[in-house]
Amino acid sequence: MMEYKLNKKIIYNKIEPTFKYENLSKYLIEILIKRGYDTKDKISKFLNLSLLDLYDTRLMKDAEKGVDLILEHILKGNKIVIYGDYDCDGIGATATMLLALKNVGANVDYFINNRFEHGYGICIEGINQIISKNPDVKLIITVDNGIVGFDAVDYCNSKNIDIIITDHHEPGEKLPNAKAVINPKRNDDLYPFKELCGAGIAFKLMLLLYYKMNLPLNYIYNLVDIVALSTVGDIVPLIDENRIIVKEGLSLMKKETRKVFKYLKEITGTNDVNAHFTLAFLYVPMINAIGRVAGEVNLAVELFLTDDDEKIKEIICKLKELNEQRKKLTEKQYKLAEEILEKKGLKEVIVVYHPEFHEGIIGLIAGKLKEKYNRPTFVFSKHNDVLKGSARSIDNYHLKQIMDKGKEYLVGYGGHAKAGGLSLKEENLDSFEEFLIQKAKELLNEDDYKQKIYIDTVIDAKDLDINIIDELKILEPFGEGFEKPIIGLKNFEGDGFKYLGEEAKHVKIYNKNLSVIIWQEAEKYRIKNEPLKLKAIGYPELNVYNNNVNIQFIVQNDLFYSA
Ligand SMILES: [Mn+2]
Repeated sequence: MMEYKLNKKIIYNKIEPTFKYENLSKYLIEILIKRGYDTKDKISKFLNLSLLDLYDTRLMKDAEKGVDLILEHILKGNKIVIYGDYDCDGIGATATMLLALKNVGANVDYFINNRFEHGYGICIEGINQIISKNPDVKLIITVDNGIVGFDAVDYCNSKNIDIIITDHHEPGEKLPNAKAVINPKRNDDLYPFKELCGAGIAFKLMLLLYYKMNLPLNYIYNLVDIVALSTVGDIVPLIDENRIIVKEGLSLMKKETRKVFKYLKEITGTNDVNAHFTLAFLYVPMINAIGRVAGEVNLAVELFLTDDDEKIKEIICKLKELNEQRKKLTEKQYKLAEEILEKKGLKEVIVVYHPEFHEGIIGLIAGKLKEKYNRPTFVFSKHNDVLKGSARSIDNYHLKQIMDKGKEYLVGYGGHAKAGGLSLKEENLDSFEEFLIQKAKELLNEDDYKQKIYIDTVIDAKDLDINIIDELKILEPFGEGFEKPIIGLKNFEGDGFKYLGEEAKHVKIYNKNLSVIIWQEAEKYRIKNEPLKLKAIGYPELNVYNNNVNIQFIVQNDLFYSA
């Protein structure tokens, strides 16, 4: 394997707060200011967000029109089919809308593409499958997809089936000719928050439907645990309404009102339920695995529909097993990608292709390579006679804009600044790679290839107490757009140190108030002559052991320095 040392740049812009807020420490206020909550008012709002702060759904273009049409079909007893997507967001969006509609007695079914059969997004083949199963279908509602499903929408129109699009993906220049097109990213949409995921939009629409039906909104509010899982799953920023959804969703999950979350916790053997680890790294990958590996995802939707304990446990175990398969495959193919890269050498942009790459995991491989090498990364698999690619990028290399410029090489593409998908003919791969490298030379400088670590605040070791750890907890949930803070520790002086683990790979430097823990990198501590006076970068946590509570500062990678 290629030995590669990623250049890191550590950046700390200290801010001294000029105001106090209740009894929060200056460290917490510094973190909040850096994240845009720079007045008492904003901090107060941020800390007290609740479901009552959600915006009026009617501000979303076409929302009222769409909901009125749904209501009309419900009242006529017409057959309604929800057309979802196969990832965690699409599955959660489907379940949310399905539960909400079933609860009011609607005659409703759902359909989700098989990634390998249909690809992404509503298609004529999918509509035909819906019609053959439900010949009486009168209304189709998409969730988490459909904004560019022109042909399928026209096809529904020709069959006299009403269709409503609800989506959060970037619209093209034209909108499909549906009865309502609900997407806050529409040019003419005035909704104040643009970053809801597919399930978030479904949730907001169902709130409006219940409001219009004069029903208590509690039934919908209680679906927020499913919506929270989708929100974390789709990696949308955890600010504004998404933050409310995830915060409320987590607290509902902890109450285990829905059995799925009780058994997910039990079967994954987790203690805490948080967004940045439990949801992002345990639950979401299990739900995503079924679409990536099996293709057919109905089992995952059933998970949220059934109340049968045995069935829920059985499905979770199945998802867990699929996820294990997915992990093994990812590991194997990631190694293959590294081998290809080693032969090619590291250039400004990483482009790897292998016909054996699995279409369901190229996005994961691209993500891992980008993390390791911190440069724009494109990974391609073979799909019939075209190559299908998944891309991840860094700052200052806007994928969507670059693909716009290079569309002559491409069959199709879509995406955002940091992530995208594309397809091209194999004979164009080399020239497309040259184009990408040329663009990188134009747009990126040496600094862009360094991984930047932005320190949120630097805490003096003497101030690091349980209060600060509690304070940091009120900043949760952490995730995309609101990351777990990166904390500096200064003026630490240990009384002693101790190597840990079988091969003494870890080391703990301690005094009576605080321990600094360095995982895996004990060798580097040895090389630095085992200093007791330290500065470090990482995160503090409480360690409870044999009824003893003590504070540990967990060092991030090898970011410690003798002071
Ligand atoms: Mn989505």
